[in-house]
Amino acid sequence: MIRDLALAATDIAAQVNRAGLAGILGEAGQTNIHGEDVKKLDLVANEIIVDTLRASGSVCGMASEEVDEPIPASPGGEASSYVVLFDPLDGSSNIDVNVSIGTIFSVYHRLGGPGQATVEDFLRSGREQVAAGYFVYGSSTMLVYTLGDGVDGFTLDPDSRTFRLTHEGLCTPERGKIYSCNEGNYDKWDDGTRRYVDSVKTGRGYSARYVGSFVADVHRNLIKGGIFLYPGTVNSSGGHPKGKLRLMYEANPMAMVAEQAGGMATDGERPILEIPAEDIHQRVAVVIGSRDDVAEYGELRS
Ligand code: P6P
Repeated sequence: MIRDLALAATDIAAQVNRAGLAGILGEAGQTNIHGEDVKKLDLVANEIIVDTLRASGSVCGMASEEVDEPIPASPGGEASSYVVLFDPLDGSSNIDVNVSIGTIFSVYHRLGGPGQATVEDFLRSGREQVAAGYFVYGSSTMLVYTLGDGVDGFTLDPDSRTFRLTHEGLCTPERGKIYSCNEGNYDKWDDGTRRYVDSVKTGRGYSARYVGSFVADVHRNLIKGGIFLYPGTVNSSGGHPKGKLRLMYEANPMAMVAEQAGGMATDGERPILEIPAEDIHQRVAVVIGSRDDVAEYGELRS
């Protein structure tokens, strides 16, 4: 299944790299020079992943950010033990300004026997993931994933269309010097978040780095060390903070990678991987990265 996802990502990377030609071939939502409708790239990416996984029969069900309901597997997939949830192209709003974007995936063993997956197969604790990872489409295309025993990174060789192991046993620094957040939301944050961000901005030698693409921001901090924060910005009525990012196919997989790399991921109060799944598309606040930075945020916020 990882191989199938890598095959799909290789095709997505090719499409992303052609995005700049959309103006010639037709912008998303317009027709190209042949009069054909040009689909938005995130829908194209979604189709590529769904078609690849259905053709291979490697999953018994899928859930995508782009599709409200779970997507049935092909008949050949009904014998598979795996379900996958994915964000086919996270950060797609950055495509037209050439900022790195990514695909995120989360894999579980199904709960029941053969046949099509049920919705219960998808509503799982992040701790139950058997695999998780992402592809980042940047200066190079990389695959970073974990099977629960450490993290490895692979870089796509575009000539041979193969992913080569380039970051074996990826570990993130215990503390970084980078903080990543959208400070335009400062006035919507809780006081604890403001206290933390004010602290890292004052005489501690931290740098602000934020490209507005979850995969790109988290990947940079995973390699260099640092903290990414997308705290709750909507006024959650007394409950846990609700942010912008999705639990099941954004926060959970990235949290598994971060923890497996020695880092940490919370919603400011609870480990991301222990947040109960109530809806496939539920949103959470996300604080993820170097262990000491995320722990310090939690202390200042409490
Ligand atoms: P904001 C991209 O639209 C995205 O979903 C994530 O990739 C990214 O981290 C976040 O939104 C950026 O949100 O509100 O800072 O533009």
